[in-house]
Amino acid sequence: MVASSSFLLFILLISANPCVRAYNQGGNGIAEEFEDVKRSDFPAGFLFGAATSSYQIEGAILEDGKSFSDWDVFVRKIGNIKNGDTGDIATDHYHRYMEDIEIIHSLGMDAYRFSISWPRILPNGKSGGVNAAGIMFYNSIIDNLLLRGIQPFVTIYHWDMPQVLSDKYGGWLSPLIQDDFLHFAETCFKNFGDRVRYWVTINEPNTVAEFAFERGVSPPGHCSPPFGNCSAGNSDTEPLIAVHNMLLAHAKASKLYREQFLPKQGGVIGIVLHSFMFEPLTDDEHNKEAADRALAFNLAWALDPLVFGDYPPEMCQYHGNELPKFTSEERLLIRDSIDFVGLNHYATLYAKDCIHSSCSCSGSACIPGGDRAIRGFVSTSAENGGVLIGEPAGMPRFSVVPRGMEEIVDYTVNRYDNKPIFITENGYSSPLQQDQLDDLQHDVKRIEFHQAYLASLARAIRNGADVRGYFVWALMDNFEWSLGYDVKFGLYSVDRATLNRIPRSSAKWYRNFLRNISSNGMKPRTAFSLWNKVGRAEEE
Ligand code: GBH
Repeated sequence: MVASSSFLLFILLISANPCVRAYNQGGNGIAEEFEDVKRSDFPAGFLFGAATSSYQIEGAILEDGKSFSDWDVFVRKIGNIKNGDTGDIATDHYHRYMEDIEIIHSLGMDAYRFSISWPRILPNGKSGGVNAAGIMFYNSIIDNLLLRGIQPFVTIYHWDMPQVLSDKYGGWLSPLIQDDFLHFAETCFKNFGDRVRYWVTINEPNTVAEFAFERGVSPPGHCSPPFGNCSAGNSDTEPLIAVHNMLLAHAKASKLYREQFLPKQGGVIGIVLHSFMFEPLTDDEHNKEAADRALAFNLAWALDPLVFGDYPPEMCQYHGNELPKFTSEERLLIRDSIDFVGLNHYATLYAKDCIHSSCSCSGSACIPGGDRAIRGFVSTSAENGGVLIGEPAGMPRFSVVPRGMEEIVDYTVNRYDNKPIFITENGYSSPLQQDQLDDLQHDVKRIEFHQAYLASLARAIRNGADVRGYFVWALMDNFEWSLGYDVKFGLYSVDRATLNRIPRSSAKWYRNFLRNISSNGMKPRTAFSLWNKVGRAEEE
């Protein structure tokens, strides 16, 4: 009793929203869903790994011929990034990649997901030459991974594009970007495709749309009210245009790969989407429909076109002429243009209908615009009547709801006829308030998070889902976009002063998990003290 009330107090203290008193404990707590999960619960050949992205880790902003990315420019405007942080140095991966590959190897991972910095290999886009130093850098990463038996899982575009393309024609807002992206992808296939078996064209088109063109928190920082006050943009239409261009860019790259590279190189090509799982705020039919709509307006927005050839019926129903149209030729091009779906899944939100009832928005936890078509007339929230849907994490609204993993996979399986799935990101951000080094390093919550989400994923697989791999976000703490370095997702922490990588308890847990040592229902504290007996993982 004493323990549980002090726990409530703890939640009260760490909660981002002062009004939120507790989180729903009806089976939603991380510990409640604690379940033994072993590597052997996953199919043979299943790839376990960790993920990063170029801008978030590389640094070396203008080294060896790299040009400015749009992020390099965006972070320099005061107020865009928390604490004025930048990726100028990031984790200095550009100079420390060998050490990072050793870390990946020491944990026993099968694969490593990373992305290619567009301005590092094509500083001027398609109208300029290929930067040999950039190619050498990624060649060395790929070769050194393979030497250690680690599969490179390569994202071509993870949000950093040459600033010149943004200046020239507005980046994703112009159809001209499609051929620039195609050239970028071709450069990657040509230079790396002899050794890369897994390609992702674009990381989270839906998030790019939301961040860059709806809320204005990513470059080029476009938005309009009620979503925000930016100097340019239209939050109701630009996200649709940007995604349209991303889908066509993807499809052109995928066609080129399949026609010209696949026969020799024999890899697979897919795309990555971010999706929350959504649960109806109440049992009301309208809220149930809202939860379905939210999935359609987030996930199916890109996946329906790439699998079936057109936007989801739900979007066609609620959008007017602002929803771009595919020509019949384009429909043929985009249809069936992915071999797998990459899902980045972290959290579950409540969905509330905004068609039949009003969605006035107040309070810091509220995201404006639920009453707009671009959001599917759905207002989403991590709480209901002051009770959080799951335990809070460091990212705002990233409530921990392990069952959401099984649910989002089931949704994808059902809607897309069991297309192969990779969980390309899943991870836990320590709440900012857990700022004592001790809590951050002995990250029991992160271990519980991965165990619970993996157990949930294993249930989906047992029920027939064709899931092929799982990547922890992230290998190490990194530049968390507009939140800077305050939000930490890493299995390894990175000391901001020395840039030393230090294994967290979760890194050691992952290593043991990958060696198929069962966690055997041990309480995490016990698991942790056992680790101490064995000793820390190699201190780099
Ligand atoms: C991934 O994006 C990225 O691929 C990766 O680079 C990033 O570091 C990682 O996740 C962790 O953030 O409706 O206000 O709740 C996830 C991006 C951020 C998209 C939160 C949805 C929800 C905003 N997600 N966002 S809100």
